[in-house]
Amino acid sequence: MAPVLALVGATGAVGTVMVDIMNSRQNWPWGEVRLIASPRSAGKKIVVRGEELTVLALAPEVFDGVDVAMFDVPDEVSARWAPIAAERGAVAVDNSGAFRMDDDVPLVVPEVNADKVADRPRGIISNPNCTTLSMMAALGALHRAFGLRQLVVASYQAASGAGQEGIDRLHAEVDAVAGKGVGDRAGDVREALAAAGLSLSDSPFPAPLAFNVVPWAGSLKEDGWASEELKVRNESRKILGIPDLAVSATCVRVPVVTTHSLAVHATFAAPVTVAEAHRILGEQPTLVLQDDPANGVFPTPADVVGGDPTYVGRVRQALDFPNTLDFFVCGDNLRKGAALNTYEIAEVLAARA
Ligand code: 2RA
Repeated sequence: MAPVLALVGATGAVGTVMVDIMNSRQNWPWGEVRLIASPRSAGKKIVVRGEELTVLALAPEVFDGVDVAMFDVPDEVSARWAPIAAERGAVAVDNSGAFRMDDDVPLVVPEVNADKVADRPRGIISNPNCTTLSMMAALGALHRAFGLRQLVVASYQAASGAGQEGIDRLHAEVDAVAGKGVGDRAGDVREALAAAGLSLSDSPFPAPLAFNVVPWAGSLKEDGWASEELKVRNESRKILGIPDLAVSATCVRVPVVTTHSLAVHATFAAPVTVAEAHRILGEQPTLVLQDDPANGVFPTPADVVGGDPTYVGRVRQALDFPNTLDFFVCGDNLRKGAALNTYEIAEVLAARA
């Protein structure tokens, strides 16, 4: 019998992208689909592959008979409900941060470590944070060829990484500064936001984002690190299976609505060439190589948003660092960075059922 698929958080921002992905998938291995959300959203109607489904309220019984349950909900909701789904017999594929670093929960990017889906003592599989995910397909392919040793990363993260609140805030700030000629003087942007009644205390960002970049994402951890930077380090090590990988990340929020970008400086055990890196990246089906700077060809978030692949460009051999490549990646943080990778993990499970 075709496996039963559930989506928990079907009415949220990532859940909505997930429904879009489910509706556009060419191969469809699933039988019944159950859409699940908080009691507040229960009863809503959503069309999945031509069939109008009624959203069910989250409860233990909704997982009975489910083979794979995808979770696109806040950490605390996943922490409580993914184990319940697993107890009821489903494999929970969780997009929250609740289980990512749990030794008994694999952290999976199908292009890199699909085989880890079988290694799930808790019945839970985690989906990585979108910032780490955006570079994993490229790094995984290069690691297989050259052996990754060190990673230095700067992120350029979109406002939608902070959810709908982040998107709304960026739009409100852009409206407040547009056409005002601000920006020549320190304090201009803050004054324009204050004049528009936009207080920073209401923002998900710790500084103005319009006409600005903000070197902060997540919460404060020890020694001045942001949680997002530690996620890049810890999750990269776990996904790539390199526990002692040297990683240093600086995470920066930029005034882009959706699509995270990363400047990656990766050092390998073996000698590298741009030509060989191009060949390897070009052969990876979920990557698009856009690397012709003489003709202005390289990835930018504005051109990448809404698509499934990760785009890679600006591949260079570092001039002063042996065995090292510098490159730039862009990936839609709501698709491959969240819903798409979760769905691809579910597809791997369906193929192995
Ligand atoms: C961010 N990576 O961009 C986070 C969201 N998970 O804020």
